[in-house]
Amino acid sequence: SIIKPDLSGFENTIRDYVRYVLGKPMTDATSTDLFNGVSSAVRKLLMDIRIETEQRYDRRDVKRMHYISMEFLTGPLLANNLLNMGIQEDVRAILKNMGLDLDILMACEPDPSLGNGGLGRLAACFLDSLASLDMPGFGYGINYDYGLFKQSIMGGYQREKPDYWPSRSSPWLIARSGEKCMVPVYGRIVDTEDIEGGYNPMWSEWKLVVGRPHDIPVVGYGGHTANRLRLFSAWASEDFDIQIFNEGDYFRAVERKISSENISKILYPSDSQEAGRELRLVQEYFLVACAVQDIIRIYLKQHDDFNQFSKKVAIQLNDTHPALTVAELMRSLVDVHGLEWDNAWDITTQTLAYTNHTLLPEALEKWPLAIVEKVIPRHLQIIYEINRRFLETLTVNYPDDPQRLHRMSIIEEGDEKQVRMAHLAIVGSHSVNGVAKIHSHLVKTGLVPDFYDLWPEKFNNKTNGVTPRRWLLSANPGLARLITESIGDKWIVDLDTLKALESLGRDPAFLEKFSMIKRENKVRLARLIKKTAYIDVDPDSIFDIHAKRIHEYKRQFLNVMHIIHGYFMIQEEGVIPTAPRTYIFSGKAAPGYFLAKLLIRLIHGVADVVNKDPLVSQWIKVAFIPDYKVSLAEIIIPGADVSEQISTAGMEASGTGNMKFAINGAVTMGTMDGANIEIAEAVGPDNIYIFGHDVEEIQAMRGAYDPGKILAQSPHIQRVLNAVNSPLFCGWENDLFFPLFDAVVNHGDYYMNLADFQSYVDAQVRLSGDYVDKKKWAQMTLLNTARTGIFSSDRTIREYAGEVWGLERQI
Ligand code: 26R
Repeated sequence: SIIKPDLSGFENTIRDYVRYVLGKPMTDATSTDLFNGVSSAVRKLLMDIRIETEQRYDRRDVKRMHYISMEFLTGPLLANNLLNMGIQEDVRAILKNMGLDLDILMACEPDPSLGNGGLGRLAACFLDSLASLDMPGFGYGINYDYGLFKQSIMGGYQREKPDYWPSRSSPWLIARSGEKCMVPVYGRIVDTEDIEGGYNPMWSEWKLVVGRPHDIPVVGYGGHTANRLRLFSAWASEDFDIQIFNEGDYFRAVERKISSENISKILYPSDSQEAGRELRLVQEYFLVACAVQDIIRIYLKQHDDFNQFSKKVAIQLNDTHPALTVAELMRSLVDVHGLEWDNAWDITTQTLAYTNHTLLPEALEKWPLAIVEKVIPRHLQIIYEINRRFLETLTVNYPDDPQRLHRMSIIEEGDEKQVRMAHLAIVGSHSVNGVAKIHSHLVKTGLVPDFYDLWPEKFNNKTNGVTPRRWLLSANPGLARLITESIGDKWIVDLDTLKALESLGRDPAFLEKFSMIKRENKVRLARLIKKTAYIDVDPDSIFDIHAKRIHEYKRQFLNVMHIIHGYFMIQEEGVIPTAPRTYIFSGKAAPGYFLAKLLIRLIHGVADVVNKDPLVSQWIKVAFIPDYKVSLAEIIIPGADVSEQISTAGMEASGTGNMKFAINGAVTMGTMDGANIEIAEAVGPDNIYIFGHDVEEIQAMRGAYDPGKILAQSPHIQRVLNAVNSPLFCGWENDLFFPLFDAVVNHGDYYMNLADFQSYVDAQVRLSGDYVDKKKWAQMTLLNTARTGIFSSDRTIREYAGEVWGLERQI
């Protein structure tokens, strides 16, 4: 049941905000002013729920879960907050009465883009599910001044612009200056007595950075529970600067202040290639230190020793980015709170759990000892001690196996010694999980088999999910309404009930309505494409969408190869496809990722040629929507007929976009990778297009794979690749796309585009044929919605709560 807040003072709060906070008469208020006014009125309601929730938790002395993540990709919050509190229509009416349009005001809200992609968005979905399940789960992150860069396209090239979002003035952020965290950083160790002796070693000459918390309330569906996401901004400490003032060096003091504040300045925009920059390590440590201090402070409000700690606190590490939590919690327990090492270690491992989100070797974090020692010398000592004890137990378990010890050590030996963050996280946690069945299997058998051998019971799977509130109720209001009219509204909190839609597939009138809604969403998307990419597209063509970060392993290149192939089939062979298709791309490339950026240029080159060709453009259009972000995904995903999920098998840990598309009735064109495998299992083989080599086949091919051989035997592939390497798509920019050609033809085609090409083309031909059978297609898309209820993040959170966190509902 929904508890609706009292809206009697709502209008006045908006008016008061404009008049007394902004100091303007209502008549001068801009849409942005009014958005801020409405949001502060909503925030008032949120605070009442938040305060009641906190009192409930305190009264019951509940176990709390803290999700530590370098990224939270929330997207806009007004619509979501209104829907979760069940007051969107009431507020719409109040505003209408004031002569205002809620949709116009909502369009003024900037996206807080505090994440790169999947990992950050997953964290945001989890917070929504935790609150909706009335569970005490909280987020800890960084309040970056600049989120992920804004992407624009110039001459087909990606341009990056800073995303300066209102990190100090967003109506959703509440600064909590009374709860600052003090973070020592840099300095040196002056005495290294035995840690075990309870001796407090001297970490001296550190400088102090202050973490200022900013809280975003997270209200669950139904309005019963509001948790919070706590984001820290870095501030320079006044106290510390005095020390420098005394030396009379004013400018140095100011410089230091600036460099401290740099810590929360910007989100690192790479979701693969690890940069290994010192500032990034400082960011990771800053987050961890603030979070641990805050968590302990909250715990000690109700307890006076640490005996209950792991019974009252669970901490989830979102990938290894916050893996320093292992060392920081140990430091706090041993150095600050005076616990014995063994006791502290038991508490630490019983509290922490680690989720792995990627197997790509270049994304696995390793930090050079030299940097770690410089930034956090005391933590390095603690890591050494953790490792010493760990290796000692290994010699007991595996006598006469020094190789294994080398492989498992937290410290990697070599020219440049490094801390292996995944090993630190695994050793320091009681639970290690992957994010889809296949991925969890590969973590155990491929990534860290030695650890699996040692601690098989630590490893588990938690297949990802997405929140149905944002990704169906909010993003697809038409479909949400139809579903609720047909089967009631239980699905909003129990997505499995969508199963009841299955039988409606035999009702032609229902199918017709279902298809009409897709068609309306395609019209909405076509308008977005016209506005942002300046291309006219036909809503009656197949909308085939590839929306995600641009990366070689996600194989946007394979998609482009297929488009070029289709172009030649029409152009040179007169083979017309069964149905016209619009290929839609959206996604950002990391600013330093040369091939990914070149691929964006290629997509635009191909789009130019195809869209201008009088014959081909009747059948194929290509559009790239710039600046992919949550608010655009909410328009793009509901408008999809086909969802491209075509990563090289074994490389996409899970994917979550794949789930959003399927729930919204798109049919997946995918490889047997990540959660695609579970989607195929859920919807059945007739309602998905699976192609290409599976993980075992890919693994078997590695080493012996020769793209040249495939190339030699395929005139179609030759034609496509020669075109990539010709002036056709780049005009006067000579040899522009050679590097893409070269990677595939001369450098081993690491992502095996050619190995899967023919099977991809075949699957696409089958799809085109099926699409023209309107009834068959409508049934397929309906079954995708009806059978993907298990991909709700509510299901994922229930699993974590029961199997990892020991977290309970607090209704
Ligand atoms: C260390 C740094 C360079 C870095 C590496 C990798 C920063 C961010 C990442 C992002 C990775 C960890 C990521 O986003 N992984 C994605 O996690 C999703 C949620 O589990 C998965 O669905 C998706 O398959 C996976 O790529």
